[in-house]
Amino acid sequence: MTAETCILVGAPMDCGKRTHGCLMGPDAFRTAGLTDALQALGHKVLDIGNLAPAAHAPDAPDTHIFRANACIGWTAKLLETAQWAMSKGTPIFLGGDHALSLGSVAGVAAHAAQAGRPQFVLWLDAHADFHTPRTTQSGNLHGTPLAYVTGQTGFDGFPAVPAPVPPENICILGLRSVDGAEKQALQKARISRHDMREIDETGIARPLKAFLDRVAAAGGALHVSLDVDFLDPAVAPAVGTTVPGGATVREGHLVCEMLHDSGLVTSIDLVELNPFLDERGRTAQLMVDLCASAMGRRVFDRPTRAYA
Ligand code: HAR
Ligand code: MN
Ligand code: MN
Ligand code: MN
Repeated sequence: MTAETCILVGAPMDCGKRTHGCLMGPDAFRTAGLTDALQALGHKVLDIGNLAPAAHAPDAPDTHIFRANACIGWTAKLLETAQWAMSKGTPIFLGGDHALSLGSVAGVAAHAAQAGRPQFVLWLDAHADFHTPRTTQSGNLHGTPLAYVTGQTGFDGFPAVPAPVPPENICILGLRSVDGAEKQALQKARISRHDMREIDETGIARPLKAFLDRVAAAGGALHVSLDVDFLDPAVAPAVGTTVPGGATVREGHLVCEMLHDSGLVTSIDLVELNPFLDERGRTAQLMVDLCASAMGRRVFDRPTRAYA
């Protein structure tokens, strides 16, 4: 196993939706022992603490798009920090709600473009998060990051995306709540998407392996965005947007173990944890354990590395 430098980037961002509490996420991940877990695997850990958003205009209370200016400030800060962190090691973005991925993914993709590598994104989520500010009915920007990072229009006032991620480089696993406008947009864009029904029928390893084979063949950088609601609410209750019928603990670990074996992961988001909704820290602990699996924790080493 190669030792890496993990850069922990706290992003206590809570403006991407109306339910409050994700601002406590970064400290809950720390409290659940993320640094110790990574160090125990032989990695170096640089925890840069919690970011604050770039200066931004105040938000009016009654707009359809909720707190757009705060999200713009966070996106600018994360876009810049992600590029810096990619030059230092493997960033792990500690959310914060999923709107943080507007900046984290745009930033890591900008780094990859400069290095001449194609950027790939694995989106582990019950939701597609493929709305634009023009199609969203809730007005919550945590439902929009994949549209932003692929360069869709409608994100007025947001930083320009330096290197849009090609839709065909994105894979979504775990879908079970997709709005009508998103469904149409997904069908047009060539994003590979796998709902829970497909995962039930074929197992989760099959679509994941097919995607990892594509990333490896392209020599790509791989960003993994793990939304708490990818997991079943019975095992991960600490999220504002629970949807029944999610991934099991073992499906989550298998994905993360395969990701580690692939040797392809270059950056990670841990998002949507709302510690206010947790039960004795169990969701925070599960997310930390999944991150450890993605960074190399396992019961036994396997004799061959599938993507060496
Ligand atoms: N599609 C719904 C909306 O746009 C729900 C989005 C929920 N997003 C997250 N992240 N929790 O996946 O409001
Ligand atoms: Mn690099
Ligand atoms: Mn999400
Ligand atoms: Mn979600």
